[in-house]
Amino acid sequence: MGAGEDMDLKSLKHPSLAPSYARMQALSALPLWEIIGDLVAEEPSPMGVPHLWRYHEMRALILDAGQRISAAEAERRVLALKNPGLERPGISQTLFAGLQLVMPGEVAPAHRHTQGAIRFVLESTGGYTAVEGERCLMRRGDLITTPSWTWHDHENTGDGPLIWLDGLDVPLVNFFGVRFAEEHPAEQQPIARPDDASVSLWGTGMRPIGARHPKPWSPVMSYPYASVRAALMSASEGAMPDPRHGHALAYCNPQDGGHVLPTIAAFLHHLPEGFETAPWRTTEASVFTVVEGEGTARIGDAELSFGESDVFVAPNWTRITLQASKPTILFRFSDRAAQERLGIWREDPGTPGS
Ligand code: 1HN
Repeated sequence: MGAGEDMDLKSLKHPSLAPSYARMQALSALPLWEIIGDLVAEEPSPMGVPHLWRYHEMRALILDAGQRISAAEAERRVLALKNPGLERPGISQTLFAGLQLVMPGEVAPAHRHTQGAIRFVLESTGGYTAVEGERCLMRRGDLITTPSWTWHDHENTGDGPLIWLDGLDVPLVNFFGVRFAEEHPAEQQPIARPDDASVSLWGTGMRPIGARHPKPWSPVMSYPYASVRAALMSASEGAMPDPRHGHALAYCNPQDGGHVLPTIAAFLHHLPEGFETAPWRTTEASVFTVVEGEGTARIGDAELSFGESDVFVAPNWTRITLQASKPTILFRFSDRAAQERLGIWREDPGTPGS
């Protein structure tokens, strides 16, 4: 019997009490001794299933939508990647992921909402996301954040499609019942600072004297691929790859070393050609996209072969093994930041290297 469902009288542990169960239910009460196994368990059950979305298939669908519905009309022209094992339109129980398209000359109008987002750029000939008065330029591989309640709008200033992977904490924020949103009075918010100002100021290892960024997210809103890739390569140089992660870096808040958003953590993994990770599992749900290379992901019982820009999901508490058949760079985001803040994140103690 599931918590919150009507009790199945046939599977009761104490059927002799059934007559009083009906009375309890009528009075909106439940006998915990019948349902406790659904609420607390020795270890988690994965929610949702492992799944991979092929970029070329998704790209064709979103480009077709691009011919038929404008970005302004759609509000956001996003193809949501729905986990086939879940009812709701999330990629995991906690995260939303989608592929967003803005066509040349189009603007996705300014708005803000309590849900926080990251954007990982897959295809660009020029464009930006404006966040709180500054433009974060979008080139392939760049990571841009739009934290909770920050104004954001997108524009394609190039001559080809602008496509990125959206990652949002929508299921988490909505679970808490904190679903606020507001449209900006103008289509595009006013620009108050130079392009990529947050990178110039906070992304160099410097901070204004006496200043503290007062929010629970990184003051850096853009992590350009050219610099994070260079950092990853220098971390890889002459070093042994971590057995679980390969060579890996976390995108971090330079003020405190924490994750980019209070809910969402992001990572970049470099798997040398032929490298295979040791199986690892944690309580977080992870979404991957392939920046460079190709290989195979074994996630639980699923074997998924991945190529450039494909997106795949590993549900919570599911073993992941990654194998690279070419030099490979994977971007990953997860709900680990939220779990760490709640003090509940765990790694399987049996995972090699932990
Ligand atoms: C949203 O506001 C954006 O601002 C993208 O680009 C994806 C998915 C669900 C809800 C809001 C955006 C979204 C979204």
